[in-house]
Amino acid sequence: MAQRVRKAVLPVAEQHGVMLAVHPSDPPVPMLGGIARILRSPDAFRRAMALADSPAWGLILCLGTFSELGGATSVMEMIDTFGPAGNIGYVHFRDVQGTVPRFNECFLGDGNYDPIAVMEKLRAVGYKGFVMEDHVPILAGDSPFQDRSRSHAMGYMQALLRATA
Ligand SMILES: [Mn+2]
Repeated sequence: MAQRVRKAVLPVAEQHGVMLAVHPSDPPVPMLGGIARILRSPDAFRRAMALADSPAWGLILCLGTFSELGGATSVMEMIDTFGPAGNIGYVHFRDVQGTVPRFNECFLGDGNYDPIAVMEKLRAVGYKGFVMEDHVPILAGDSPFQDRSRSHAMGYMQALLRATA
């Protein structure tokens, strides 16, 4: 599978200037529902990048997933590893409290990492892509799409962009 993607799909993406970005296994546990999960650590992503060996290979940096794995340390490691070379496709700006196997979804600013430090780090490594909300805490009375909770995340991200400009 990896060989086919590297030989058949990535060259076409390269020709057309498209990045293919992969999301980490969330939550980052070895097995879920009897299915092995392989993209669940910084080392796994380093291996995937080496196998791909292509400028068209990228990752969706889900901050929530890496916060689940190892809190702020894992989040910063991912930015340091994949940011400078331009392999971050886009960022899921989300956080949790705690790490696997026990964690809770939370609002930005209430989780494992300092959102300002993370935004500053993204800027420091030269990241120029977009940041977006991901899944968000459930609020009583919110819409099925969770507009209220998503609005909190978007407002928070806007403030982070202003604060770190
Ligand atoms: Mn995500």
